[in-house]
Amino acid sequence: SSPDTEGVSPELEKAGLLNKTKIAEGGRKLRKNWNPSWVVLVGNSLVFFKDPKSQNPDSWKPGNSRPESSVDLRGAQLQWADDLSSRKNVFKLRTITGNEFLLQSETESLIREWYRTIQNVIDRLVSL
Ligand code: I3P
Repeated sequence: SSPDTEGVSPELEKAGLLNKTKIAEGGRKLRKNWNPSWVVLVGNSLVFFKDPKSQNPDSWKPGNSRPESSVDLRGAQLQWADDLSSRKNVFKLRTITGNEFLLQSETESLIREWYRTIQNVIDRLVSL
């Protein structure tokens, strides 16, 4: 975990602000709607918050604020997806249930770090 989130919880891997759009639900294509999202990687899940007031590392704790949605990373797939957007630094997350999200940051190092950390969680879940 990064220094600013260390000590919050052994389960909390990472938290930060990314741009997000859902592009498919159960395999059915959706119209893009990019929005900033506070993204929290905790345990086996990627949790999304849209409330700007919830943008702190304690957000994910039960009862602190209500997530917009949550994604189970077991069996999920990541791929770089600069071909799916006019934006740069974009990757696609596909869940086992066929939901697809694009996540993006203007900062290349930041999006690379997210990709690496989420992929590590996915890989860890395969071997459980
Ligand atoms: C979409 C909007 C998205 C854009 C998308 C457009 O138009 O401009 O930002 O995705 O491109 O269709 P609308 O607002 O009318 O729905 P990117 O920003 O990721 O390029 P796309 O259709 O090529 O995915």
